[in-house]
Amino acid sequence: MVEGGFRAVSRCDELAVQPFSDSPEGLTRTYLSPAYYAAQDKLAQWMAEAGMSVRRDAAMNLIGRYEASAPDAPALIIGSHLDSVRNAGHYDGPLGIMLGIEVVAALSSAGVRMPFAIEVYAFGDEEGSRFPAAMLTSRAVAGTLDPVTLDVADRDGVMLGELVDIAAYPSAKRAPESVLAYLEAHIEQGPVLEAQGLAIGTVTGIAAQLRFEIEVGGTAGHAGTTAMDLRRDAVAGMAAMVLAAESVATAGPADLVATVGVVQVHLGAANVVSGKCSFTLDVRAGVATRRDAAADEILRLFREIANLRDLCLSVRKVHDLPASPCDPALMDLLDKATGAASQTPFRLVSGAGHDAMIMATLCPTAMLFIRCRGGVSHNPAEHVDPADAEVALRVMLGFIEQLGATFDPA
Ligand code: HGY
Ligand code: MN
Ligand code: MN
Repeated sequence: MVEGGFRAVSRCDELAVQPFSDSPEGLTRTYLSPAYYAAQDKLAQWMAEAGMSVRRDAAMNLIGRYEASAPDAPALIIGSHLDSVRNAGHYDGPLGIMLGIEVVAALSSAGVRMPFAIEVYAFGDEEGSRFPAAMLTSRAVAGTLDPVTLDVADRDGVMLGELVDIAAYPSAKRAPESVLAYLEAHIEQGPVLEAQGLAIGTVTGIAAQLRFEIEVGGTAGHAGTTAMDLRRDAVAGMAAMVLAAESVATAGPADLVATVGVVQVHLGAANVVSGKCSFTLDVRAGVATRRDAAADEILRLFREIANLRDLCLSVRKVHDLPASPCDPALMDLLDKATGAASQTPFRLVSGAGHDAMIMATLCPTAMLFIRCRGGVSHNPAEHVDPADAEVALRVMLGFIEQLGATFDPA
């Protein structure tokens, strides 16, 4: 018999190539692309084989449901995301979905029904790698989506509204009484568990995130004839801003991080002084006040640089998520299940964002981290030991058993 944790990892590998990737080289699976739908079809098959009924909601999340021992019971949602960053590893996102399917496969093959239903959610847009907004689909499920956020276009100018029915999108919302709790298993994407020599850890909370889109305007000019002191060079201004963001975060506490991940030179050419650039800025910290103070300082420096260089600056906030603590009682259940799986319980914080941050507005949340080699993620070299995924699966099953023992249907 194949062990579920091993199968979960190999299924992530199976989905890492075309037709499940947008690109022939490496894995890029963006929200609502043909590869996204191909991966959903495969997941739907695996969900059905595990004993679930399968549906898609209006936000194009794929959902499998395994009924409770009694009808109409609230559900424990086990979720994670199916989309990826560009040139991604295989496990950031899908592993949590695959483990959810394995949980249900294990219960259904043993003929076990819990007093609550179990639903596996494959969320669609966690990374924000296609549209300039992230976690759209979990926000729809939690009911926290501002419809204005759906008025977005991808890099090719395709509007979200051309791909899905935006008017129907909020109907993906779940009634709070239909959801008991949310559990997400995810690779750690950092080096802590590896340093501790541990396969898994209980997450205590997720750091606050802010994202901006910045545009810098200068004057396009001839690279051979525009004297240096007469230039309004947008690229040079952007470069100074990127380094300013880095220096603010470097000088701050260890949990403060600032990243410029996308830079674009509009109509750039080797012999043209740049007239327009844009870039993204992502700022995070364990608490929102620290994050906001750093973002304010970075933006103050951007304005100073723009003034000095006589450049125009436009700043648009595209993403703002508060820090999200996990539920203390659920953390205790994960710790207990960890002990029962013969590992010392260990708690750690998440610097990466997860759909759990959004789901926390709907229900109590828990997250289980799985060790990944070297802490490497958002990189094709991402690696998970299948034996660690097997430990995670045992802990998830133990967690569910304990949740069943504490569940009060009244
Ligand atoms: O950006 C993040 O933290 C995550 O990987 N979505
Ligand atoms: Mn990610
Ligand atoms: Mn992820």
